[in-house]
Parts: sequence; structure tokens; C-alpha cells
Amino acid sequence: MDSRNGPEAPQESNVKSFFNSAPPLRDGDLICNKLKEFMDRISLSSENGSPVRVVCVTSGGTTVPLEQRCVRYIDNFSSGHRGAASTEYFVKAGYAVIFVYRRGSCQPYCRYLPQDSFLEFFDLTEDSTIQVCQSHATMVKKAIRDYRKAVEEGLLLKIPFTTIFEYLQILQMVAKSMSWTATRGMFYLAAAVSDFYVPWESMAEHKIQSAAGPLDMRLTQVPKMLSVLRKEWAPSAFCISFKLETDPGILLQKADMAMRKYGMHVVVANELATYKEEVIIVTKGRRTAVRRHNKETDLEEQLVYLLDEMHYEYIKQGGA
Ligand code: 9Z3
Repeated sequence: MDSRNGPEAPQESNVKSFFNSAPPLRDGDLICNKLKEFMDRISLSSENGSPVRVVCVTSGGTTVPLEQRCVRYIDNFSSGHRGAASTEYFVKAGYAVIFVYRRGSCQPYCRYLPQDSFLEFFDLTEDSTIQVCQSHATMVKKAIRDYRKAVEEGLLLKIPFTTIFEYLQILQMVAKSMSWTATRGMFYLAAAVSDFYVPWESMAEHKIQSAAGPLDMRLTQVPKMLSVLRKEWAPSAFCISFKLETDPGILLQKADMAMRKYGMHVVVANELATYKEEVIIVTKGRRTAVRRHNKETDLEEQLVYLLDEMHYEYIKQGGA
């Protein structure tokens, strides 16, 4: 039922209460200014040349704090590799990218840096100058060049999040700031978003004590923001969500359901055991498997190529 004519639908009131009770972003004004600057620059270059397409890539997992002064939290496995790799290919395809990522997760142009043996990347010369090892020099030079180019051309803005509260507030801000891009806007929602959370007002303030015995905790369902994104925040944008399952028997059925229920243009279906090797692009009435060619290539290169084409068609047809 329309809330203007009667009581609010449960989903609508869940969304409202999520945002009303979420702790406000600590650096909300800074994010807002950065978004404005980024968008102004794109809008200017779109006026002076060919119109730039803009994609919001979300990446990495959201956490669910269990205490307001958070000591413990629920997390998930996502490394952010998919979002980081996809960002590089979107920039290469000419998109301006807003990379909304989990703090500490994989970053575009840095995917090759080893996290656990970082110092092995460097040599110390006799006069104590630090050098990248010869074996990695070509790769690092290319990464530096590509990264600098993306930043200097104003094609990359990075915004970090940690919790589910931060993630959804940032997604809303980005969506609103992108509204002027209309059909030229895209959402590529690769972040692994928590399905359940503890509402801020019912969360313990201090560290939960173990002396009280076993812990019983009731988690609330995170309202499905995908339909809000599609219907209210960015109704003309091209929207791609990801569906992850561990049971291959239900994956495609769940992806179809996400298409219908949330009005996504594309759902990328992947299975935990094989997500690095294979995904299935699900659109209305069509399924396309995308497989990684070999260990030296990224599956995301093909994925972004196909989505770029679909987005192009979508714009040509006026967003139908
Ligand atoms: C994905 O399915 C991504 O492909 C991965 C990427 C998280 C598997 P990595 O970051 O992994 O490269 O390690 N993302 C979406 C998962 C998700 O939370 N989807 C929601 C759902 O399945 C819809 S928004 O309900």
C-alpha cells in the first residue's frame, strides 16, 4: 500500500527504522564533498566531450557489530578481489568509478602485492636506497602508471566502509549523487552484504560479558535495499547485483527471484566453491556462463566487457 494513502508497508518502515536508528557516518560531510567534487568534474567533462558513464562498484564484506563500543562483530569471507579487479576494467573501458570498499580489503591496481610477505618485494641497495625487486618491477611500474592515470583523469573515487550501517548510508549517498547521470549510471554490487544485524538501539553498549553464561542473541533482517535503490534512489540506473550460494541446486532459482523481486537488470550468480572460475550472467530470459580462461587472466575482464555492452544497449534504448 502507498504510504501516502494509508499505513506504511512493512518493508518501507523497516528501511526507515534502519536509517533512523543507524549511527550517523562520522565523516559524512567529507564523503558528501568528495562525491560532489567528483561528480562536478565528470559532469563538466561530459559537457565538453562525450558523455562519461559512471559506475558505483561495491566491494568486500560488511561487518555487523555486536556491541556499540565494538569489540566483537560478525564478518564474512569476501576479500574484495572481485570489486578491485572489476574497477580496473571499468576504468579501462572509460567509466568513472566510485569504489565503495571495505577498509583493509583488496584495492584496485594493488591486487598483485603480497599481503603477508610485503617486504620481499623490495631490495636495499648499497647506498640504502629502496628499490622494487627486478622480478616485480614491470608489474609495479604498470600498476603505478594505471593508478595515476585513473586518478589524474578523475576516473576513480574511493570510499571506505566497515559496518553494515556505514555501507548502506554510503550507498544511499552515492546513489543520490549519481541521479543526474540517469541511464548512464550503473551499480555493480559485488560487496557481500550481511543479511542480519543487531539494531543500534537494542545493541549492548559495552563489551558483552561472558560471566552471564551462554549468549542468546536475536538478529533482525537487514531490509532489502536493492528494491529501494531501484525504485527510489536511482530509478534510471543500470543495476547489477550478485547472488552467492553454496548450494548449486538453488543458485539460479535464487538469481531469477532477485531479478523479479528487486527489479535488477542483471544478476551475476556465483557459487562459493567456484566463484573465482565461473559466474553466470542472468538477465530476463537469458543465462550466459563466463569462465576464466586460465590462471593468468581475470574472469572480471570478460564480465565487465559483457556488462559494458549491455549497459550501452540499455542507454541506447532509453533505459528500457
Ligand atoms: C558476490 O557474490 C561476489 O562475487 C563475491 C566476491 C563476494 C563472491 P571476493 O570479494 O568475492 O572477490 O572474495 N557478492 C555478493 C554477495 C551478496 O551478498 N549478495 C546478496 C545476496 O546474495 C545480494 S546483495 O543476497
